[in-house]
Amino acid sequence: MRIRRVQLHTLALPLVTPFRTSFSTQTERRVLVMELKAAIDGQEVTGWAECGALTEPVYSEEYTEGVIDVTARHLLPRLVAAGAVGPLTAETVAEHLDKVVGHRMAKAALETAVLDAQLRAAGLSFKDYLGVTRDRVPSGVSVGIQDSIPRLLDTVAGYLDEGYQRIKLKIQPGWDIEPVRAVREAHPDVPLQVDANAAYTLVDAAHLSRLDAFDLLLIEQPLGEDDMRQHAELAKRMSTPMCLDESVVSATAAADAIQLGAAQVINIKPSRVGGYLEARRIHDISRAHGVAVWCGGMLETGIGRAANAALAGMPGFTLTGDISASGRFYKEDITEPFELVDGHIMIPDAPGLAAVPDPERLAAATVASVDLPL
Ligand code: SMG
Ligand code: MG
Repeated sequence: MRIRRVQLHTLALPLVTPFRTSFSTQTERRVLVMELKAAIDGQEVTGWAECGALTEPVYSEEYTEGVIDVTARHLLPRLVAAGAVGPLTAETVAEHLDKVVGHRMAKAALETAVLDAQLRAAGLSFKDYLGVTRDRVPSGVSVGIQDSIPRLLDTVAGYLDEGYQRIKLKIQPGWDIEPVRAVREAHPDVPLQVDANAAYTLVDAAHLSRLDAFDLLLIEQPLGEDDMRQHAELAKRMSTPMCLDESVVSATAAADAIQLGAAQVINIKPSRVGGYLEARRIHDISRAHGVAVWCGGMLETGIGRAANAALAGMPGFTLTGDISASGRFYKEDITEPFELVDGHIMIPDAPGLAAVPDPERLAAATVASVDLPL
C-alpha cells in the first residue's frame, strides 16, 4: 500500500442528552475522523477511521488537538517512510509506530484507516477478517450521572423500553449507593453494572463494598489508571467482579491485570489499546485465561460503531457491551444509523470496517479539516 493523502476532519456532533461522567459533562462529541487515500495493487481506495480521543485529556492523557499534532509530526511520517522501503499493511503499522511512546488512540486511528483501506481493496468484511460467525451482538447502554434519582429511574426505564439488554450506571462519590439501590429495586432482574472512571481511591474500599448488595455484573475502573495493585487489593475486599477499562492499555497490561488478580473482567476499547489488532490480542489472552471481556465505547459515530460491533462478535465477548444504537447519542449520525433490532445491533458484512460517512452529513458536521503533510 502507498499512502496518497491523509485528512483529519474535526466533527462537532450535538448529543441528544448531556452525558455526565465523573470527569466531564459532554453536550457534544467533537470527534476526529480520518480519511486516508491509498493505492493498493493499482486500486485507489479510501480508508476511514475515527479517533476515540476526547477534546480534553480527562479520560486518558490524549486529546483531539494532541492527536492531530502527533499524527502529523511523528506517526504519519514514520508510516510513509516505512511504506517507501517495504510493504505497508495494517498488520505492520503497530511495529512501524513502535518507537513512539504511548499515543495509542492516535495510533489506533491510523492503523484502523489502513486496515479499512486494505479490507476494501480485498473485498473482505472486518467480520470475516476476524472470523466472526455471529451476525448480531446484544446491546447495552451506558447511563450518565443524572440530576436526581427520579430522573435516573425515568432514563433507565426509557432505555429498557427501547430494548437495551444491560444497564451501566456511571457512579462517583456522592452518586453511588443510593442511585444503584433505586435502579436495582425498580428492576430486580435487569443485568446491571457500574463504572466509576477512576473516581475513587482504595481508602473508599469499605464504602464501595456496599455495592456488593445489588447483584452487579461488575464494577468498572473504580481506581486510577496506574493503580493496578490497588485494584487487586480492592478485588479481594469486594464480591462484585472487578473490571478494568482505563488501566488496560495493552495486551501486556491485560496479562498483568489478570496475573495480579486486578481484573476478573476486561472492557476492551480498540482506541484505548492502540487499535483493533491489539484489541484482538487482549481478547485472545483473556479468553485463554477464562476472563470474560466486553466491548466498551467512546461515543462512536457509525464508523467506530460498525467496527466495534464486528469485534464484539468474537467468542470471548460473553458480556453485553456498550454498543448502543446511534440514536443513544446522536439525532443524526454521519453514517447510516445503527438501530436496535430486538435488543441487538447487527454486525455489518460489507467490505472494510463497513461504515462510510454520508458526504453531506460529514460536511455538515465538519468544523475543521487538515491535510497532513506526506
Ligand atoms: O460509547 O456508549 C458509549 C459510551 C460508553 O460509558 C462509556 N464510555 O469509561 O466506559 C467509559 C466511557 C468513556 C467515555 S466518557 C465520555
Ligand atoms: Mg469505562
